Amino acid sequence: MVKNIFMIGLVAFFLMDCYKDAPSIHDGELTLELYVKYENDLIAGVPVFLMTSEYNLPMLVDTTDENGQVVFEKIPYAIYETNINTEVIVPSFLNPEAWDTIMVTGSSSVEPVEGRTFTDTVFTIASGTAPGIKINEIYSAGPPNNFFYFYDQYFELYNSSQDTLYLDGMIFCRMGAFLANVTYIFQFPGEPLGGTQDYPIYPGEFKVLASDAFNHKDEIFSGSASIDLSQADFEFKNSAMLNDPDNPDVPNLENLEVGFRLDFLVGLTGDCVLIADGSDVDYTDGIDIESVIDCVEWSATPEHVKEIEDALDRGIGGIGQSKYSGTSLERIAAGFDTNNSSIDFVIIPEPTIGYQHE
Ligand SMILES: [Ca+2]
Ligand SMILES: [Ca+2]
Ligand SMILES: [Ca+2]
Ligand SMILES: [Ca+2]
Repeated sequence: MVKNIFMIGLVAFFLMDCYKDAPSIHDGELTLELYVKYENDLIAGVPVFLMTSEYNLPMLVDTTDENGQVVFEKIPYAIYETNINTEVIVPSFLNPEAWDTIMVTGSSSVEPVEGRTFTDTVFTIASGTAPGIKINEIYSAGPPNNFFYFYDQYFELYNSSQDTLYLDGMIFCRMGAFLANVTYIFQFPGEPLGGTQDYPIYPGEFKVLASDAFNHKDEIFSGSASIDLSQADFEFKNSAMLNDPDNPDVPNLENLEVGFRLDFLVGLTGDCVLIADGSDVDYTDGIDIESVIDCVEWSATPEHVKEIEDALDRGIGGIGQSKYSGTSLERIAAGFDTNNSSIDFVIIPEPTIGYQHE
């Protein structure tokens, strides 16, 4: 313990050494006016953190007023970093009479030029809309058929970031009403949070998660309708289910829910799924929102009342989609994500397995 305190002291000492001395009168005085925006609106009541590496100054914080403005006065001339990470209440996308509570995040570098007062705008985005692993396509409607076949469902992931990410130990869930209610929870092989790194998803890469990784086209439809999922990257496998097929060449997402004996199949034209980092696999009290990487709610029905938290998805994808139409639901561009599925997704005439439609 003593050693730890000493180490912290040492680190602090070296950090302090990098700073200039405390600002003097010669460094001048600056008034910084910052406006904070989400989408097109100035937002009030948002805590804005301000810090600089040029002086040994404590971090400053102030909250935007009703005009979405925050003012820092009598601070030394320096380049500042801003940081915002907060809950805000914004007009509902689906119902103009109502309000949504969402998490927003934003940061910027502010480099004042000339004058005593400098004005800038900090733009925020909804949390979870930064580049990363996205649920890019949901094929759940079923192929054209008259015998209620919909077992060729798949979900496509896309890495919209510049980094290689790892799916090891992540979870993929079907949600009931709200984040507290997990309907299914299946887990990728490996250990989460970097415990193992055996299942990379490279920048710009797609991964296909099939309910069952076989050729549904040939085995069920004699070469017509449906799709070939024998080359899927992963398949959902419930070992507690008697006859869930297991393609030995395709790694499995395994069921975690005690007593659950079905495969990962979702509503044909309406449901909600998410991918989370696997730090919270205790499904009995829901999934920790901090661990959610991406979440999509969809429904064919415009009257559908949203079930998942606005913070995860403010809209509904797939309105108007028909069962057994062979259509699919895909992001308007690979990885395009505003956490509003009404905007982000479009119905496409047929699934595009592992790539983006034109
Ligand atoms: Ca399966
Ligand atoms: Ca398998
Ligand atoms: Ca998202
Ligand atoms: Ca696709």
